[in-house]
Parts: sequence; C-alpha cells; structure tokens
Amino acid sequence: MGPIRKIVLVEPRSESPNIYSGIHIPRTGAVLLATLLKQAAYETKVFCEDIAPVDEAEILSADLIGISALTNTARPAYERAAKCRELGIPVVMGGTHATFMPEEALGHTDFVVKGEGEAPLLELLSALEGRCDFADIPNLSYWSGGRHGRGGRIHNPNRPFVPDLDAFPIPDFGLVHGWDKNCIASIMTSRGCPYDCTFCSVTAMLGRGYRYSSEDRVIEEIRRYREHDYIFFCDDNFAVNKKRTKSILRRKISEGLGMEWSAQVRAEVTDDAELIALMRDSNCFNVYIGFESFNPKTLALYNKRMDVDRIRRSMDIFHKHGVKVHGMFVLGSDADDAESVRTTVRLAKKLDIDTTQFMILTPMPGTAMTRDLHAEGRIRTQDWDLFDGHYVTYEPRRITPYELQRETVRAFRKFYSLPRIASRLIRGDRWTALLRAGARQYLRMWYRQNKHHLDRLREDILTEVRRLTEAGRKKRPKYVALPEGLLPSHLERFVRRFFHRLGAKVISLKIEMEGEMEDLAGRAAEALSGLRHRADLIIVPGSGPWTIAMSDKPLIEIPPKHSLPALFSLPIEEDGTPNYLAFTRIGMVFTKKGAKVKRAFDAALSDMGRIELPLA
Ligand code: B12
Ligand code: SF4
Repeated sequence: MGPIRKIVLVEPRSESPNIYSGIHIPRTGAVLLATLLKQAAYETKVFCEDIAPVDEAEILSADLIGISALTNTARPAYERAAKCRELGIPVVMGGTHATFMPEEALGHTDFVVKGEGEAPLLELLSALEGRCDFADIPNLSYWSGGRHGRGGRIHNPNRPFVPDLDAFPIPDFGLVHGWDKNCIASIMTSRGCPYDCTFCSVTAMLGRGYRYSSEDRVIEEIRRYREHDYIFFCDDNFAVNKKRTKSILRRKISEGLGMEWSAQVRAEVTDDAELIALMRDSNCFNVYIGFESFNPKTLALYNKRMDVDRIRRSMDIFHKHGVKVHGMFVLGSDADDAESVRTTVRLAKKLDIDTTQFMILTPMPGTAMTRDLHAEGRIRTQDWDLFDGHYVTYEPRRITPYELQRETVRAFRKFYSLPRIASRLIRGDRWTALLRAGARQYLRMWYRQNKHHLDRLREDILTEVRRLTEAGRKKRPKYVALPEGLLPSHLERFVRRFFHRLGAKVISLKIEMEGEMEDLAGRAAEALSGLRHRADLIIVPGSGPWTIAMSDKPLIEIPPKHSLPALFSLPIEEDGTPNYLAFTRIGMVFTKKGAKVKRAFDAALSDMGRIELPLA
C-alpha cells in the first residue's frame, strides 16, 4: 500500500429511532483519534451521522476509512465498510461492538481495533506504511495474508489500559463535520468504572480501575467551551473520586466558567453535602442516574449496590438543590414481572423524577449477563438493529417478551402523560415540560413504526397456543391429566392450583411405578389409553433436575397412536420453579385472558411454597 495521507472517520447513525435520536453528540473516541491523527500530520475528518450526513466525496479521496460501531449501529457500520471496500479503500473498525465481536466485524472489514484505539490506530498506520508488522500490534485483529489472502483471522491480545489520560490531546470537535457552537460539547474526564453492573459493558471495555485526567487538564478543556451555555461530562461515572470532583467544581466556580453542565453520577453523590452544594453552585443543570429499578431483587441481580430508600433520599436532596434528575431504568430482569415494572413506574412518578428512560434489559456483547443468557439459550435474536434498549431481544423469566414490550411502552406512556406534562408547565418548569412533550412525541413515533414488532411478539405466543389447542381433543379443553406421584410434591401443588384457577379439572393419571424402569413408557401408555377420551391435555414430566431418568428426554415416551390429547412437557427453571412463558402458553389454551393466566401463575407459585431441590 502507498503512503497514507488522508483518513476519514465515520460514526454511523442507527436507522431505528431511539430515545437519544434527537440529541446530537458525537462520542469522544472518534474525535480524539482524529485529533491524534492530525497531530501526526495526517489529513483527517470525522463524520458523525447524528450531526450531519457523510460527504461522499471525502470518502472517495481517503486512503483509509475508520468506522466506529456500537451494537445498534453495527449494521450501518458494516454497510458503510462494504461500500468503501468496493471502492478499494481499506477499512478499520473500532468501538464497543467491534471490540467484543471482532470475528464478526472482520467479516466486513480489513482490520478491527479492540478496546482503546489511540495507540493501535497509529501503529496500524505504521504497519500499513511498511514500518512494522501487524502481528506486533496489540489490540489488532486482521486477516493474515490480507482480506483475500489464504490466511485466517488473527486476533492479537490486548495491551493494558493507558493509565494517564493526560497523555491524550483534548479532542478537537472542530474536526467533526457540521459541529458548531450550537452542538453539545462533551468532555470525558475519566475512563472505567469501579462498579460492575451485570448488564453493562463499560468495565469490560474500559476496565474497573478509575483512570482520570488531572484537574488542570479538565479545567483547560472546560475553558475551551467558555462561549458555550452548556457542557456534558460524558464520563460513565463523573463523581467516583469525590475529592477530585469537588476540586474541579470549585475551580469551575472560581474561574467564572459559569456554563450549565450535566453528568452521569450515582445516587450516593447526595450523601456528601459539600459535593451536592458545589454541584448546585457550579450550575449543575441535571444529572443522569442509572436507578435501573425499584425492585430490590432486580437491583441485587444487576449487582447495582444500591437500595430503594437511598434513591428516595437522594431524589429529595437533588430537588432541594435545584438539580434536575434524568432517571434511567432497565426493565425485565429475572426478578421482574409486569407488576414490579408497574411499581417501578409508579415510584418514578411519585418521586417526581423529572425525566426518565425505560429501557429493556439488552444482552449487549461483552457483558457477564450476556454470557449467562447465551449459555442458557435465552437470546432471541442477533438482529443488531434491535439492540438499543427499546426491544425485547432475550427470553425474560417472569414476564413474556410481549408483556415486557407492552409494559415498557405503557411505562413511557404513563410517565409522559399529558397531565404530567401540564403539571410542569403549571409549576413554571417549561424546560421539563418541553422535554416531556418531546419524549411523548418520540414514543408515538416509535410506536407507529414498531407496532408490528409488538404484534409479532403477541403472535409468537398465540401461534403456540393455537398449536396446542389444535393438538387437543376439543376447542374448549377442560380436563388436564397429571401423572400422580411423579412430580415432586411442590410442583404437583403448583400444577393443581394453576389449572384450578383457570377453571380446569385435574385428573390423576396413575402409572404403576413398581417394576422395571424400561417398562415405564409401556405402563404410561397403558394408563393413558384409559384417559384418552377424558383428558384434553396431559402433563408429561420433561427435563429438569428432578427427573428420575436424569436425562434431557421426557420421562415418558408416548407412542404416536396416543398422540391425542395434547401433550405438554413440564418446563422447569434451573432453580426448580415453573417456567412462566410456557405456563402462559398453556394457560391461554384454557382462557384467552393473559391477565387471568398471570394471576393463576402467581397464586400457584405462592402456594407452591419452599422448593425441595432436586431428587439427585
Ligand atoms: C456519551 C454516550 C452517549 C451519548 C452520545 C453517543 C453517541 N453519539 O453515540 C448519548 C447520550 C446520546 C448516548 C446514546 C446511546 N448510547 Co451511549 N454512551 C455514551 C458513553 C457514556 C460515552 C461515549 C464516549 O465518549 N466514550 C469514550 C471514548 C473514549 O470511547 P469510544 O467512543 O468508545 O472510543 C474509543 C474506542 O471505542 C475506540 N474506537 C471507537 N471508534 C473507533 C473507530 C476506529 C476506526 C478505531 C480504530 C477505534 C475506535 O477508540 C476510542 C478511543 O479509545 C458510552 C460509554 C463509554 N464509556 O464509552 C455509552 C455507550 C457507548 N452507549 C451505549 C448505548 C447502548 C447507547 C444507546 C443505544 C442507549 C440508549 N438508547 O439509551 C444510545 C444510542 C446512541 C446511538 N449512537 O445510536 C453503550 C453501547 C454498548 C454497545 N455494545 O453498543 C455504551 C458503551 C454504554 C454502556 N453502558 O454499555 N450515548
Ligand atoms: S451501569 Fe454505570 S455504575 Fe454500573 S458498571 Fe456501568 S458505568 Fe458503572
């Protein structure tokens, strides 16, 4: 490859609208990389499609294209890479998605830089100019022998994180096409987060160590935006080191840097009276807080290290100090059901959180939670367009995908209702009223574009219900046969109670347990033949820790001639509790009312009592 003179960086826009679609802020990464390239005497430009469209002429004249990919922008990133490669321009990709999916990304690009990109990008340029070897560049993934060569994909190991953030230049936003004084200036003063929430990819990407720029450096960066009315500290957690944060804020005040500011913080910043007073005095306009949930079990599952009382207290203190709060919620943990989601929304309203986002738990690449869900086979799709927190992309545990999607839409609707917009107007808080009205409008647009998605989720359940109904004897089934003595007593209690609440009758299916195990299927078939004309549905113990056979196969193999009535193998979670989604489907064979099925499930679950685990 000849000498490289010009490198164009692109941050693609997601095609599906998300709650932030109207907010035009580039991530600092691509801007920082471009600043470094400029310092190294390369010609460079950044296109952030959220701000302005790409000027295709600039692409045509580039020697190398760099593309930054989040998961929800992976598809447009891959499409852009394909276009560039067709033009014969080499492509390097970086960003969170490419970092955790380098194998996939290499299917679309020549190089992938994993994790922090500053040093690897400069080293890649050296290698392309023949001054070093690809094999010697940590964090790089590449094709050995070139993309069309014979070799395979090589993933070099990563280097340690850069400890001193002052080593990097201040990002020059002037390099971003279309960026001007009216755009939001974002400043990242730290990298990494000492917490380790199970759904979040920040620690895997940037580490648990909290690395930060010096106070002098942060103040120098703020000074650059003296003419701006507002700045956004885009740190994942701006106030981890309270002493440092206070010192920065004191200097912001003493130097007359009076612009308003926002940042992501945790609720406990309000525990420090001096810090919250300084936040107020330095013109903190609002804070973004990941409350995630008001369900204590969900907070524990997320490893959030936060409790509901503390959140309540912090809300009071923020409001007393005139700091607005944007509450961020992640709905749909294994401990969430429709009721707990509704409780979270009710409390968000009661605590008078100014604005909120109700996102759906999403298995983003690179997180501990994603690995677990993957191992359990619970990830429904890898359509990356859906990975922006607005869609159900995995199988939740105590709520069906349809209900979770519906409850999330309902949460936004309830929070951003017309009376709640008007109430802020009446209080003279025009800004919050405006934001709420904007969110409401966004929701309507999202719903219009995505109604088919909700319909499809609903249809998924109904198709299965229809299949079960059709496999049955009657259109209106009434009798459920349950093999007696085969289920552990708590599960038998559960099943009886569940069907009883749905108005079905449970008949006992007696199978002779004495005798050889191998003959069990024959004896079951015999017992079944007696019930063929009475039972509409037969519960067959399926796989689970308690099965006598301890195998994946159902315990009783039913010969084909006995295929009526419908068979239903009992799906059990690893902890021995019944699977909600499966019981919803089966319940809806008996009633069309989803809410009735949910009530039956909850009642049966509470009746089930303590779980005796397992037989083995
Ligand atoms: C500021 C921010 C925002 C802003 C602006 C974002 C924007 N323009 O996309 C707002 C608030 C609008 C936002 C919105 C969203 N965000 Co956001 N956001 C961030 C945050 C906190 C900081 C971004 C940043 O400046 N990082 C610092 C720089 C240094 O890192 P970087 O940009 O990744 O770049 C480095 C490397 O990745 C690499 N690199 C990056 N690009 C390239 C390109 C090349 C060629 C190379 C070689 C290297 C390279 O080198 C860079 C320098 O080291 C990050 C968390 C984080 N710490 O990164 C989340 C994060 C990026 N957001 C995330 C998400 C999920 C979203 C939303 C989908 C959420 C939502 N619906 O609420 C939306 C979607 C936005 C979109 N573009 O479609 C996730 C992405 C996870 C994923 N796998 O995709 C992150 C990682 C947070 C998390 N908790 O997991 N976000
Ligand atoms: S969600 Fe926030 S507090 Fe939790 S690990 Fe991610 S950045 Fe840290």
